[in-house]
Amino acid sequence: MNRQLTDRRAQLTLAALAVALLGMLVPARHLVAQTQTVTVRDAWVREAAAGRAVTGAFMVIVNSGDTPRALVRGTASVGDTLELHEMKREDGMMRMSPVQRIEIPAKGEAALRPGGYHLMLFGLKAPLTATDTVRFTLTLDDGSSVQVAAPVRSMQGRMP
Ligand SMILES: [Cu+2]
Repeated sequence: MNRQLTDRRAQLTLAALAVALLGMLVPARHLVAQTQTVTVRDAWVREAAAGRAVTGAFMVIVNSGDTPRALVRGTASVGDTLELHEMKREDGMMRMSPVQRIEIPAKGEAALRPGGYHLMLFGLKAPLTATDTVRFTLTLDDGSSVQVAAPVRSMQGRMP
């Protein structure tokens, strides 16, 4: 009787260990993807001709969570500086200026579009053409980050 109980306990312990080990085998990246409440769609970067060191990036940032979030900074695979910008009409002229953060409402989205909020890339070392992809790491106000792969597209006649 005692022997049987001990065996049973040993079996349960082994089963618990197996479950724990299986849990460790699930890739961490998969777990992060499941809990991510902020995602990005329709991302693109304006093409930049040779000699042009600056361009803009656009996207829709979607917050499916119950907590408002904000984009506070980011990095890109091209260029040496990324700034958050806003373009506004002032005194009849379109002006753009850096902003500290771009708010993403709870259960809502922030649209980064030509003529409004956008990301500005500075210090491009090579031209960007329509076959290129730019990778971004966007950091939110809670310290989490979102990875974005954005195709390069042409956008003629419009700023930025
Ligand atoms: Cu700008």
